[in-house]
Amino acid sequence: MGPQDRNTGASRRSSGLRAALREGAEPPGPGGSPGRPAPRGILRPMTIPTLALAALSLLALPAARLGADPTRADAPAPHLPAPQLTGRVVYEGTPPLAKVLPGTSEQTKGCCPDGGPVDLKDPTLVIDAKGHIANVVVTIEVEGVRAEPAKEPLVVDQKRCVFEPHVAVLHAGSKVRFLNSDTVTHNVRASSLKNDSFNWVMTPGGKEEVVFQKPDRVTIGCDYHPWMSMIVFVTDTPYHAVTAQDGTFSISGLKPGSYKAKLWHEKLGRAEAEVVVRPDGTSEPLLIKMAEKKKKT
Ligand SMILES: [Cu+2]
Repeated sequence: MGPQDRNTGASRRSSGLRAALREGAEPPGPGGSPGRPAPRGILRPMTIPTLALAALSLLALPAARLGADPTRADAPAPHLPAPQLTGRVVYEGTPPLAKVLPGTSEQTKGCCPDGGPVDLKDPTLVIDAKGHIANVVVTIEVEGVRAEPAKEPLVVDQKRCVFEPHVAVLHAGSKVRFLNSDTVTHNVRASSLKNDSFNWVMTPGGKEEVVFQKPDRVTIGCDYHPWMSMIVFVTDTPYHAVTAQDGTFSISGLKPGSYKAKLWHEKLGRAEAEVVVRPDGTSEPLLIKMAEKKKKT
């Protein structure tokens, strides 16, 4: 890991401010033309509220992600305190172009009974136009704290020949329920390092369950539809998150102190970041950079 993998609080704060400044300054005022600076008296009253709005919307993103998602076994209960740690993962350098995976008409047949297209976008590397990276797993291990197995199973569906979600975090000892909501047959082939590997054929409407006992990264695919894949990340820490489409994440429940956040992405490998939760429970938002590794994840 190089020094570029972590940023100091000061540079994080200033880069966020610069981004907000750029966003806030963009729209030309009435009568103003793009590229021509507006007179000070006009610019000021417009820019400050826009800036405040940009800052507010940045703050609101991780909070929105906390909203309970009933399909996630690890979704936080509504009574939990506000997120104590928020952050965003961005690609360092020019992000690679999104790939579309091959799928023959024979393979995609029946996936979407309404005749709609099958989503063949490569789910293993999802980066938006601003370089925000989705599906990065963030975990923080705390000495003496181990996650309890979830009471409810984590639900993974196969819908329109896509696994939903693409990346899920599971507490060790918890159950995953696989569904097939499609009218075509899938198989669920799980390649596991520390748990049992398996391969099930799942007919339409099918349901199968499995418990993953040990921390692991389980890669799951379907042989009928080679573009289908997903990861079940099994962990024994209760402090974890998966980045959203805009690269943001939030983790709640950490006590004041210093920690190390570990990041893992199926294509980009690993990164780390230092985390400090202040005595009042707040922390500096993290900005973490990841890039394509030469080899080995
Ligand atoms: Cu399939």
